[in-house]
Amino acid sequence: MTASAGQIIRSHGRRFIVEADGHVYDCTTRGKRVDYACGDIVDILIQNQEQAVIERAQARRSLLYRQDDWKTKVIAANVTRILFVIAAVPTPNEELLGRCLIAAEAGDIEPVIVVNKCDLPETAALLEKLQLYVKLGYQLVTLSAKQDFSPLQPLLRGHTSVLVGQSGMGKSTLTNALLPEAKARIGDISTALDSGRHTTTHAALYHLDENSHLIDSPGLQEFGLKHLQAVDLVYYFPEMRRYIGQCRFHNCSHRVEPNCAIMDAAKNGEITAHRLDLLQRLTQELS
Ligand SMILES: Nc1nc2c(ncn2[C@@H]2O[C@H](COP(=O)(O)OP(=O)(O)OP(=O)(O)O)[C@@H](O)[C@H]2O)c(=O)[nH]1
Ligand SMILES: [Mg+2]
Ligand SMILES: [Zn+2]
Repeated sequence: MTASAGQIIRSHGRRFIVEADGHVYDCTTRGKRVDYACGDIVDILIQNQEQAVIERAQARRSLLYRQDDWKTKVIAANVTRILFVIAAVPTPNEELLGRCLIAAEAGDIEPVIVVNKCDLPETAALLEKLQLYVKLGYQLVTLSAKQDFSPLQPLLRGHTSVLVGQSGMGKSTLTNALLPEAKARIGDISTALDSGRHTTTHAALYHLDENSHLIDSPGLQEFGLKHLQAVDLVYYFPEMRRYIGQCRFHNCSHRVEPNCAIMDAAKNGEITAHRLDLLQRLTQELS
């Protein structure tokens, strides 16, 4: 057995596919550990041409995960960019976007909002809604994975990016469009469901070029943030940071207290009701 190091390029529950020195190994883990993620750099023990065992993960530059009451779901490791993919059809869930931006802020990973399917006429109304996030300073690109994905390309260079978002928004279509040998990969990416619909069941990492990598991930329905502390939430809302420390009570929950700087700013129109509502609901959820 030979020791080596490689990167997890696919996760299948208990099994992981690791790329090391140009080889691909089907890996198990020690002690049924499953807390590895696509993108992790791992130390492996090679058993034969096809199989290896993951010994441990090396220190991560970043870790994107979500957590609800019961379980932690690691989405991707070592990414430097989150591409939140949203489209006018199927009906987008803005809550998911708000939560993903918070996870990005908390994980210190730069988010980009990718508005896909701009070939659909319903896109104009969505873009109007999303101006709020542009005003908050988030990058937004508009494209059509089916017609022209070039607006995204400069943002990918030199990054390990992960595509996240609701099911059906076009993450895998975009992945296929961006990959040099697109068609060969479709089988890897998706599993055919009923009526020919394809939905991604596992995260997978692809190389766009030597320094640019892209992780496609399964569609999200929820984005649990139980791993965050209620007191830290305001730091993750860019428009609220300037009010930190200005509330009358240092442990203000920004929900019911008098002289709350955040609620006052919302009253003055400096913070939107929508974002205040998200802060208040998350504060309650995490308390
Ligand atoms: N009109 C239009 N349809 C698109 C575009 N991009 C993707 N679609 C369609 O949207 C549907 C869903 O695309 P997928 O790429 O499978 O979506 P996904 O985000 O990977 O979905 P999950 O894997 O379930 O998370 C497919 O029918 C695509 O053909 C686009 O730019 N324009
Ligand atoms: Mg997909
Ligand atoms: Zn307050």
